Amino acid sequence: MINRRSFLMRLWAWGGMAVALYLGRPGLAAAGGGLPGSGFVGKTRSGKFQRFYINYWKPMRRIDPAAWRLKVAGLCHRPRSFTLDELKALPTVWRSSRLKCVECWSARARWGGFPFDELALLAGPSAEARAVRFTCGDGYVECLSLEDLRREGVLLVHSMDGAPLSDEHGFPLRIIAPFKYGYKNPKAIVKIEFIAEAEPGTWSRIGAYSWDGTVLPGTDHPLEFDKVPRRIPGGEIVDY
Ligand SMILES: Nc1nc2c(c(=O)[nH]1)N[C@H]1C(S)=C(S)[C@@H](COP(=O)(O)O)O[C@H]1N2
Ligand SMILES: [Mo]
Repeated sequence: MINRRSFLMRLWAWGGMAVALYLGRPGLAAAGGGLPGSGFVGKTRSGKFQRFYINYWKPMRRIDPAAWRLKVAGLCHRPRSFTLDELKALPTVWRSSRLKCVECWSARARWGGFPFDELALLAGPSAEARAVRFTCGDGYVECLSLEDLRREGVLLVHSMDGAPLSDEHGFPLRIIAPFKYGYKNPKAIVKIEFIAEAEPGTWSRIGAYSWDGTVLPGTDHPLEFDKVPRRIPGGEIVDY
């Protein structure tokens, strides 16, 4: 038997939950994601973020730099955590490269960061380690082989065009691997694990995207050139 008072209490509780669920809706949070100063960051295609399209598969609470740690674990001799200051103290390399999304667009920037081996030397991967699994603040997961991570042009990036990486572009740390589609360039990394074999990442598990993600020959629509189509030969885009 439900008396009137407990009925009202339940109604109140359910109402509160409905409001909480509504406010937590991805669409709503994503709409707020592009607003500077909001607590969340999400998929954005407006304002200054027309220069690049911003992709986050789920809206993500903005990362607090003081609380953030990069956890390095898995098949390595010296698992440990790094603060952002510790990572920024590594010698910074600047490189201009084009980020090419599998959804046809691309854009170029000067990325600042350090080669993967700077970190690998500190962590000491075991002999069985062949790949790395990156886990991101929005739950996104992506893998790259150690061989790919050691290729020329790959950086663990903390800066962009002379400024710290924005939340939108993956603060505090992301990968830029210019010969791979954007989905192999994880942003807002929170954990790096050395693993024996590469695994499919978030997008290749959901859809038809390849595990490997190498940029294929085809057509590109660069955002800085009004998306006027250009033929690309495959691999890193170096001509524009
Ligand atoms: N954490 C995280 N990283 C991510 C994604 C994502 O959804 N979450 N999307 C990827 C995809 S599909 C692309 S094209 C690039 C886009 O980078 P940008 O948002 O800096 O333009 O981020 C990649 N890295
Ligand atoms: Mo993408």
